[in-house]
Amino acid sequence: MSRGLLWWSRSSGVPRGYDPLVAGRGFDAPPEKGRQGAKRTLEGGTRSGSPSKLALIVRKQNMRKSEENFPVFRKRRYVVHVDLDAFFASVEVLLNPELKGKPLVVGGLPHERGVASTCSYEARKYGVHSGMPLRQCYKLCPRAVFVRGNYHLYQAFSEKFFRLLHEYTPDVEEASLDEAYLEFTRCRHLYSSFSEVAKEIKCRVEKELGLGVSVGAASNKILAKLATKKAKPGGFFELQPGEEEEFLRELDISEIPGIGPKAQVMLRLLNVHKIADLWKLQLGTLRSLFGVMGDELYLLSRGMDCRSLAVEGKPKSFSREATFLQDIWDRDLLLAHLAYLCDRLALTLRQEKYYARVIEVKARYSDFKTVSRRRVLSLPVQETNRIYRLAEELFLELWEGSRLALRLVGVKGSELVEARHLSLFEIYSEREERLSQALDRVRGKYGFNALLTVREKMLSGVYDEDRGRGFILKTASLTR
Ligand code: DCP
Ligand code: MG
Repeated sequence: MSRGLLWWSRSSGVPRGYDPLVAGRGFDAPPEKGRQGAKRTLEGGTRSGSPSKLALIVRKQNMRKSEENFPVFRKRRYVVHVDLDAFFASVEVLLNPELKGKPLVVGGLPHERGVASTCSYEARKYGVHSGMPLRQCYKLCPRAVFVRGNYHLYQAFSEKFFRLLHEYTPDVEEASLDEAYLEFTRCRHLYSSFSEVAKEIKCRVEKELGLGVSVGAASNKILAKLATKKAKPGGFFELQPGEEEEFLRELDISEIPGIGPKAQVMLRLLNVHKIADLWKLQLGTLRSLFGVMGDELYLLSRGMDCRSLAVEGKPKSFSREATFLQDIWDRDLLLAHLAYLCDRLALTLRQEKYYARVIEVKARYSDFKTVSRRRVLSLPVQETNRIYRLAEELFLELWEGSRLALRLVGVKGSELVEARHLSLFEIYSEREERLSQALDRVRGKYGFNALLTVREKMLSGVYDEDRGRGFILKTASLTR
């Protein structure tokens, strides 16, 4: 059992002034008796003259200040951040080892429109990155291999990744498809060394998934995430107590989540480029520049982050959308896409055991104008046909009369409920429900595309099919 995390109990007999961060020792190191921490200066962080809100946050966190910019916490948390390296590209390499060591771009072929989902680290050397238009990727690195990608497959890897992580602690935040935070503070008694458990997770991901992963460990989310960035690709970096200031000082301001392109421009005009430059700005200045976000920036730039993990709660919505290979005019082909997406959405709702009270349809025109229509239902739905009928109605309302072709359609189910209460006055037929259940049984046995409507079948001529998982759309939405 790690003693390091137990010192914090008031009954531990450790002098109250003791401060491990000031002492600068590791998580698993035993306490150093008699060491006195720096003088408490709670309001010190609010020199701009408005101490109230920030001081409250600071007080709440039981924080003291060891140096001018570096407040430290008495209660130590242990947070591990895990992020797969070049996720989609690594899966492609795993499937086709010939791609290993080559620049690889995932997201489409060189002359297709659209952007790169990701690229291998070999391609990144040429300046290629996620979100870059494919044509530009090609210009920068013409010898790269381009693949469209298979999103079903990435989802399957992602699920396996999270299953593995959940074996270690109940406190797992699934931050994106390939990224998670794990907190071990609550289950500290189970592990003798957190560093070892973080390394074990890394080894198991590499061995059992066959994918590269980077792991960062620190005392809160922001520091753990920044530690992972430093570890990339393929490394492990643990930020030891006391090292925070040196670690943050030289980082670029863009590394702080929440400092987007606009904020960066503003800060760079003020000659703020590094995180250490940001420390020189007073809280009042940050507030006048960024409003309430200013407080957060003030804290995050100092590595102070009291956010707890957003451990998986109930999903708010499920959505499925697809960007077409080429803009589409044809009504039947548009409805074929919509039918397929509704089918996928309905399946997810049934698998996750939710009913949607709101169905929303989205369409994006070739000029990128995006429109949507939604309907609130008195009887929540999860049946394929019910969802499609509604979606078709909504879609035709917003599409008909348009002279432009579409580049994307999507459907979303929100305001999710776990049970459907039928009203005495509602006309309800079980037929659709039974039909959907039968559909699920057949597909469970023979694969998704074993049963398609005639409308959906139109897509066979457009997309490749994965026997079990359905059509391989260009950008299958994986959102919840
Ligand atoms: N992704 C995407 N579009 C983006 C960014 C990401 O489709 N604009 C997808 C592809 C990535 C995956 O999400 O493989 C994970 O995103 P990351 O930001 O973690 O990027 P990578 O895992 O690809 O690379 P890194 O090693 O930097 O984490
Ligand atoms: Mg990643």
